[in-house]
Amino acid sequence: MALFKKILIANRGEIAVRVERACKDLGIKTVAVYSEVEKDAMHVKMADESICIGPARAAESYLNIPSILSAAEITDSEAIHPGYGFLSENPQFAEACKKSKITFIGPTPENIRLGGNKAKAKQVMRKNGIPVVPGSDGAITDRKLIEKLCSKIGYPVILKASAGGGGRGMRVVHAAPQLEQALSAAEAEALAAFGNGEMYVERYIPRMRHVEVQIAVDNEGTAIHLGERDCSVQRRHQKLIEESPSPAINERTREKLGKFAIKAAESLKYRNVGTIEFILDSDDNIYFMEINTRVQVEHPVTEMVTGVDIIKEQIRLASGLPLSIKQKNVRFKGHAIECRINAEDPYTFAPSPGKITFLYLPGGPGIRVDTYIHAGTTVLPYYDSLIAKVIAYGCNRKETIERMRRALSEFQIEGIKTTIPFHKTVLSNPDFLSGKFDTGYLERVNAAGQ
Ligand code: MV4
Repeated sequence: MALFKKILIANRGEIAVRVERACKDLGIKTVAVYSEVEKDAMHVKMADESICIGPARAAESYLNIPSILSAAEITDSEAIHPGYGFLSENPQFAEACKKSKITFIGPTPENIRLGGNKAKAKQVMRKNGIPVVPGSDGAITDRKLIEKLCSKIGYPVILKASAGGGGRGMRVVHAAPQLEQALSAAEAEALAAFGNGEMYVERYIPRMRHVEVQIAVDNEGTAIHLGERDCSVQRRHQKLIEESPSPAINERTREKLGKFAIKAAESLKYRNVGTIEFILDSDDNIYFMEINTRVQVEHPVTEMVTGVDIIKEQIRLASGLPLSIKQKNVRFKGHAIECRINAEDPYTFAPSPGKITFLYLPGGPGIRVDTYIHAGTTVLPYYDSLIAKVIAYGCNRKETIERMRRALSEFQIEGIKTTIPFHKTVLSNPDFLSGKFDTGYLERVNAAGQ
């Protein structure tokens, strides 16, 4: 079994740069793809070869399957790394790669399809003895049955779209009289957003924490986990800060999370790297939430505390090599926190594209910056507003927070607005410092007018 000689990266921005770095470390040649407005982008400069795949609009370029497959064929690329977003969780794309004899660096099309059907994934988990939030067994359509079930579960309940994500098609229902209307609205929203109005229902868990476990599986089915990430600092279903280990759980809960994640990977016949997301309630009860079948934005925090290069691992596994590390040799050391820096207004979170006229990136002990920007970069309005990730590492949470504060104060950027001031505020918030955040925290504080 040998590594690929050349990989095409079907993405842009910081993740394309991140994948190129892993390829360089592995001695693999890279092909960048770019839209007409990104020929001078960092991910293009850093690649060995590059190829234009279409106009600015993502639907015509970074989401254009025929164009990307042609680019791979023309350049003799043996594999495609999809990054996150775009085509990374598109089962048709993974299948099309297979048909073209190009390795899709990621899980199987079947894994991706199940990950995209949240009601089904939950049903499979429950069948395999992994705890799930009490609710419907899979998707549910019959109005009368839903009503009955909700009364049995007890209000409040939460309606979720099977094809959901990003909070769309989601409704909290506080009492029976609101159910009918909420259901219709959520269904319509899901249908419009995903072309699928299928819903499932579960008990509403107040003050839930979002804790996810990184997994890696080789082509033989051997699975390991690389510990958890706590992603409870969210706003409108967008993660803003992630950290590992979770400041909110004890060793017993941590061990359970790892065991459940491995069991999930095995019962799904999962391959390559992925993430099992869990809901934790205020009594530390664990419930499976969903499976993410891509590498995630927040993967660096796991890399910092385990020393495992997740992108390298992903590429090695896709080429058929075994895991580079056994579970018993995975060591968790220190603490890592990631702040997502977006080109957005730090108070309203409205996008703030434009030209960066001055830039100084932070550094020094324990600081890693994953980014594609430089002085002169124009942050484009067509794509994700994430411009950089600042990852701080320290021997414990306190040192990590101190280093993150230092890094944010060093970060100098002019020409666009960024979320750096928001992060500075959170990093001095007493509830964040004591690890007391839950996923609803920012919305509650905001509703209180603070
Ligand atoms: C929940 C929940 C309470 N109970 N599930 C899922 C995706 C994530 N972004 C928010 N999600 C939630 N799932 C159960 N069983 C609470 C949330 C949630 C939320 C839901 C609706 C509106 C705003 C919310 C803010 C934070 C968390």
